[in-house]
Amino acid sequence: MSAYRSRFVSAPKRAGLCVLPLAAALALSAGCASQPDRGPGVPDTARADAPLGRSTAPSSPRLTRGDFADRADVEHFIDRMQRQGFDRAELVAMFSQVRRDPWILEYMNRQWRPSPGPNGAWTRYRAKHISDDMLDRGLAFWQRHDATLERAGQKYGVPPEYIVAIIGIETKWGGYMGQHRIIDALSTLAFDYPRRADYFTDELEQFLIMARNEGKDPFASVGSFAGAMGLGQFMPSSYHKYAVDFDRDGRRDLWDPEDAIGSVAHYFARHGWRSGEPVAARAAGGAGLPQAMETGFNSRYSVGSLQSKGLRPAVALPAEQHVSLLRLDAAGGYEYWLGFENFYVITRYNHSTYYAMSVHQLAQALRARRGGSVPAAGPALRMTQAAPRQAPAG
Ligand SMILES: [Ca+2]
Repeated sequence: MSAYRSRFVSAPKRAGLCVLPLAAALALSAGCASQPDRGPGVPDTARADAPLGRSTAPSSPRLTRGDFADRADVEHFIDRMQRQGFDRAELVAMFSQVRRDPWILEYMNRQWRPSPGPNGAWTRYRAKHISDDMLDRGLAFWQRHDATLERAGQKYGVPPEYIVAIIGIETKWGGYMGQHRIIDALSTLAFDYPRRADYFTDELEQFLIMARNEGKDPFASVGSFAGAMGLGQFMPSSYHKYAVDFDRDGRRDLWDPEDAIGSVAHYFARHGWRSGEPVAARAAGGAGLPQAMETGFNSRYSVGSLQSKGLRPAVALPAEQHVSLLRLDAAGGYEYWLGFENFYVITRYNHSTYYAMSVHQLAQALRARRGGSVPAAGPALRMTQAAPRQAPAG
């Protein structure tokens, strides 16, 4: 949930509002193109008894009971779902039981104010995510799912420690996956949170399609206040695009560790993870940079231009290499880092510099404690120059 919080307070410029992972003023992640191993057109057999079946019922009855009764926007949404093949009477019956959650709206409407800084915000953020307890739990998860993580790493080219770190920061490896009924959360945000109504309406649509295709009771799914589900906190649109059936039991189950591991790795691969390349490197000399310089995962500079301003990367890099300039508000003073393409890929999961850096550092700490070597971001690594970034659509 904490991850979601940051998701909502970061302000990416490039990010299309996404759609996920979780990505903008409200930053939810985004779904870009790409087909999941098993797409939305999943087999629909034996679905006659599903909670929401297909039908071509006429545009009645209307919703007259419940928290969302007698609202034109909700009726329009029901019309829209009817065009998706849902039965209107079933939708009306369902929405009569959906609850509006005022807590979610209160939370979302709380104005986020950027920290005036410097006040050590990064140090506090980091301490929440990288601790002895987190390392112990993360290593236990890694041990328990070692074979699956290895398989995902090989198939998708994403190191196991980054998959473990994402799942740890999102849900403490399944220890906290949210307590809101997804149908209530998404309906509340779709119909009563105008600022992101389009986004959440799309997610609500995707959620209902998911419930139908998976033969699930839409009231049974529980997750974050923003509608994110399972160990990796996928939004419904990300489920459709990136979830994979990694244990091959015929279902894509975000609550199953094996499917979650494969799905997170697939998500990273689809967003351009570069196998074998580094994520970030520390740099000295940042105190001399002009305060007005843009920083963060969306910034883009050549190494040479930063060096000409006095920045000294901890590793040798080609002057023409393009990087993001990251400035972390640490307790002892600003820390400066260079973010490589894989750092940007992590922000596709959550559009936040602090989020991505905590994933990176947790991953590195897990790898180190497990006894593996932690490669430095050195010149021997293949780096790509100045390729235009492809922001996920959505
Ligand atoms: Ca499965």
